[in-house]
This record gives sequence, C-alpha cells and structure tokens, in this order.
Amino acid sequence: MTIQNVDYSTKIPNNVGLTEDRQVLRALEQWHPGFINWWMDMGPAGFQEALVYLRTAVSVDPKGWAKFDYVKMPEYRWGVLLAPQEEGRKIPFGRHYGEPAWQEVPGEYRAMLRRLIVIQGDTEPASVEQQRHLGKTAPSLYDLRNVFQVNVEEGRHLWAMVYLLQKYFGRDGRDEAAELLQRRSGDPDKPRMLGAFNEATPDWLSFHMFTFFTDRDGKMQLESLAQSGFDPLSRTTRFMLTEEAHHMFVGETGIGRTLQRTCEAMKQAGIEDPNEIEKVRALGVIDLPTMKKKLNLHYSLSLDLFGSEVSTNAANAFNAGIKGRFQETKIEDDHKLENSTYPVLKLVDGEIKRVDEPALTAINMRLRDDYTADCQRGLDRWNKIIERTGVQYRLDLPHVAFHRHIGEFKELKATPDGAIVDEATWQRDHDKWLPSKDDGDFIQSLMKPVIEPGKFASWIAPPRVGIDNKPGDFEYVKIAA
Ligand code: BYC
Repeated sequence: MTIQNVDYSTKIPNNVGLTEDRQVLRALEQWHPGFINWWMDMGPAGFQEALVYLRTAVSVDPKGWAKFDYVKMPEYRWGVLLAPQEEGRKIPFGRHYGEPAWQEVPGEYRAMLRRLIVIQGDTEPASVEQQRHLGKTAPSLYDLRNVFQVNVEEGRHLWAMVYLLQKYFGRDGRDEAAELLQRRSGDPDKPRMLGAFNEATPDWLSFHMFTFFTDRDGKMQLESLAQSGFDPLSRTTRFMLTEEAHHMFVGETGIGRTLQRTCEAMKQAGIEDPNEIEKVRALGVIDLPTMKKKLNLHYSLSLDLFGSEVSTNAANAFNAGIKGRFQETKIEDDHKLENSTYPVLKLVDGEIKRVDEPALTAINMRLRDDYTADCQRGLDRWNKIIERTGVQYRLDLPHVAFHRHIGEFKELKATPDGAIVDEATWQRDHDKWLPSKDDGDFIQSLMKPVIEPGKFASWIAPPRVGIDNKPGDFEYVKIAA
C-alpha cells in the first residue's frame, strides 16, 4: 500500500495502515455497527434502498481521488483517509513555531485537542440529521443525488474525527466516539454541541443556504485545523477540504439556480418590482425578498459558529500550535502575534465601534472576517446572475450585529443594516428581516418531489452541467432499486 492508495481489504477502507494497527482497527470495527444503526435511524429517510450515483474517495491523489458509481447508501465505503504526510513539516504558528510537527498528542494539549476534535466531529452527523427528510421533496433527481452525496461525505467526516479519537485518545476517545452517535440535532435533552446544528432544515432553500453558509464555516474551521501542529489532524482536515468544496458548490449553485428561475419567471410575466411578492409567488417561484430573509437567517446563524469575537480559548489554541489562522503559512508576520492587534467590532457605550484588541485573543474575529469576505464573493456571483436577467435587485450580507446568539452582540437587537433597535421594534419588525411562518408555509407549498429524470421543480433552474458530466436526463437516483 502506498500512502496515495486506499486499502480496501479491511472492512474500513483506509490509507493509515489499519491492517497493522490491530487495536485501532478493532476499536473502529466495534464502533461500525453503531454507526450503521445511527445511519439507518437518522440518515436520509426513505431512500436507504435506492441506488444513488455517488462518488467515493478511492485515493488522496488530487488528480484523481474519487470514483463514481451506483451505491446503496448504507453500503457506501466510509473510509479513513489522510492527506499524505509532508516530509519535515514544522509547526507553522504559536509558541512552538518552527518545531517539528507532532505525530503524537502532546500531553499538555490533550484536553484542548480532544475538545476541538469532538466539536468538529459533532457537526458532521448533526447536519445529516438536519437534512434527513429532504429526500421526500427533492426538486429533481440531480438535487436528490447531491443531498445524498453531501450526507455520505459528512458521514465520512465523522469517521475521520472518530479515527483520531480512537487512535490518539485511548479510552476517553472511545467514550467520545460513542457519544457522537448519541447526541441528536434539536433534541432538548441531548442536543448537538453548536447552535446552528440544532436548527431545522425544513426545505430545500434552507438546505442550499446551509451548504453555502454553514458548510463555508466548515471550510474555514477545517482550514484553521489543517494548519495544526498535530500532524494527523492537519492531514485529516486537509483531505476533508477536498470533499467540502462540492458541498459549497451544491449550495452556491442551488441558490444561483433558484435566483435564475425566479428572475426569468418575473421577466416573462413582465413583473419589474421584486417586492410584488404575491404576484411573483403566483408564478410558482420564490420571491427575492424571501430569499434575502433566508440568507439573513443562515448567515447570522453561521456567524455564531465562530464563537466570541474575543476569546481566550482561541488564543490558547493558537499559542499552543493547535488551531491556526486561515492560510496561516501564507500570512507574512511573526506567526506568534505577541505584540500585534486586530480591529474588533464591539458594543461601546451603546454604540457599535471598532476597537483594537490583542490579535491573539481576536483569532475568532479574524477567521470570521475571512469568512465574511468569502461569503461576499459568492454573493457577488449571485448578484451577477440577477443582473444578467435584467431584474433590479441586489443581495447583501446583513450587519454582523444582526440576529446574534453568541458573542459581543448577543444581548442586542439590531436591524440588518446594523441600526440598534429596542425590543418592541424588534418584535414588531423581525418578520421583515427573517423568514416568517407565512414565508415558511409558502416555501413548503412548493416543495413537491420531482423524480422524473431530466425534470425540475417550478422554482429552480436546471444545472448547467451534470455531475461527472452526465447528460441532463441522467437517472442519478434509481429509487425503486
Ligand atoms: N454554539 O471562547 P468562545 C462544519 C461555546 S462546521 C454553542 O466564545 P471558542 C460543518 C464554546 O464551546 C465547523 N456554544 O469560543 C458544516 C465555549 O464553551 P465552553 C465545526 C458555543 O471556543 C456543515 C464557550 O461558548 N468545527 O464542519 O473560541 C456541515 C465560549 O467559547 C458556540 C469547529 O467549530 C456556538 N455557536 O470558539 C457539516 C471547529 N460558540 O467550552 C459540518 C472546532 C461558542 O466554555 N471548534 N460556544 O463550555 C472550535 O474551534 C471552537 O470550539 C468554536 C468556538 C469556534 C466552535
């Protein structure tokens, strides 16, 4: 076995030499049935027997790492795949800057590392649980296949974190791995760990917003863990990022296609004003102001995933060399941040002001700023789609103080423009900024399944190209397998 090729001879495909690592192999094999039970209970409802045209990771070679074929989801080969080890890799930041990367867990950072790995691991099954009912209302077989692809890969990302727990954290790791299968998204007694992963994903617009905004938090967090001085975590997350790109593609193109369809329908019907909501809805498409409300919701929920703007947890993880910044190795500074500052938006005397904070404690804020810039680039592409149709409307990101539950602005009520308002105004107006019950009901009314190959629901345009370059009428999911 080379490091590039995946060993399929064991029950668990891997490129980490599991055959020779009997103890870890046994631990993973013991965990496997629980995972399958969880997948059957909490994975895509109603489609476990369907044949789905899925990609499976078969190598970690960037030039050809996946193969496509029809698979029943419970038979998907969830594997443990790490990016190849970089010879002589050094810790790229923090107080151990320049020392050789760790191949074992440094004792003093054990608890911190375990916590980060568990939090990362917890989000993966959570998202599968959140999305489990979407299959029943998929707008096409193409989209149906995409949600399942995302789901099986989130399952693999859970495996990736469970491997680290089982291999490097002994008994505690095994306990944590078991608990990852016990918490449930939205369960009042055993919720998932982070806020956004306990929210419902009630419809496909939410799913596409989630894969654009929340998977993009995933990208940023994985990018910072990919910098880690703990080499196995770095290598695992680097390979996860390869898969993650498709998830964000699903979100970005899903929203892009929805915008396209709405704008085309408006133009065809001669509707110039995007605020003529009832007229637009009567065309069987989702009006742009409702899409903006969903965007406000998912962006603000995702901002919460970056933790507090000023955080000693984040400073400690950076100092320790455990979690770095986005593209750490490309940043030109001392990578220790002992004397630098970073501007943070804070509430000062009732006003939102920019304040310089020690850069070390502002690590979350910096990552969040990088995230916002990345989101904005996606919005620019969406706005181009709208613009090309000739409809006069622009999407923008709400202010970071809007609708927050974590950090500096959690006690505050602010509009999407960042104006501070009192509780009464918020209560009166929040339906203008966030999806209301009526908006939800309307979107739900459009969520009718379309399962004929090559056909699409009224509210979404077909994709420009198929998955794996398949033709438009390709049968991505054989439902009655
Ligand atoms: N909800 O210093 P603080 C993905 C807690 S998504 C609930 O402000 P810190 C994916 C925090 O735990 C990426 N609790 O924040 C996407 C702490 O509690 P304790 C997932 C929260 O620690 C789509 C306290 O508040 N990966 O992969 O600097 C589909 C004070 O914490 C929240 C990661 O997040 C919240 N939103 O930063 C599938 C990476 N925020 O310990 C997958 C690993 C904070 O005092 N995690 N708290 O009880 C981390 O790096 C950090 O833990 C966080 C928080 C960025 C989440």
